[in-house]
Amino acid sequence: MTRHRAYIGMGSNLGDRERTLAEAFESLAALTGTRVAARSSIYVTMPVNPSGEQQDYYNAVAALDTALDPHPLLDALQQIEARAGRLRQPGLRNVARTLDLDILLYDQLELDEAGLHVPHPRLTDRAFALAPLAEIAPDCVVPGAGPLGPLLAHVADQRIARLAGSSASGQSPQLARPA
Ligand code: A4P
Ligand code: MG
Repeated sequence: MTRHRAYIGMGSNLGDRERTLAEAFESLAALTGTRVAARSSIYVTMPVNPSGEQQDYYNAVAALDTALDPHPLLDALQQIEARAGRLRQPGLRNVARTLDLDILLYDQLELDEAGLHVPHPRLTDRAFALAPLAEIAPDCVVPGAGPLGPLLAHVADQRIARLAGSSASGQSPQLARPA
């Protein structure tokens, strides 16, 4: 079975955010032909371009080893979002949501279709996605944009903080050293 490495950006800013993300990690692990190879810490982040007043997001990234192709993976992510009570409001962007699951990277694939863009088109603008990604995949390269170091430097002014008591797991051993 062909295995692919996908990185999933996870966000929640409605309801019990920590519990929602914990359950989302479990749901990802339960997907067909999929295992969660690593999970980042949870980060508390200020809403970027919110529509209206919103509380802070909890954001994280999961590394998946998966046999699912990109479209079935996106379908599965949207089913997990729906089970977490995600309501879509057609035409409205960046509204508060119980759970948002985005495909940030899928191997070194570059895909530009109406319903699916990979890498995620706004990944490189966002510390809330880049920082947790760098925590579990420091050496990864974003197709078309390059390694994470310079990308992170570019978003260093965005305020994010690791949630107290939250830690990454499953990362490569070289990450065990202090940052
Ligand atoms: N879609 C296309 N490419 C992808 C992809 N790589 N992964 C399509 C997932 N979905 C992808 O997404 C709209 C459509 O994007 C989907 O139907 C899918 O076919 P959505 O999840 O329904 O709506 P959305 O999340 O409001 O839109 P979008 O474009 O995903 O928003 P963003 O860019 O994800 O921004 N601030 C903080 N601090 N933390 C956050 O997590 N998130 C957002 C949402 C804004 N501000 C934030 C955060
Ligand atoms: Mg989304």
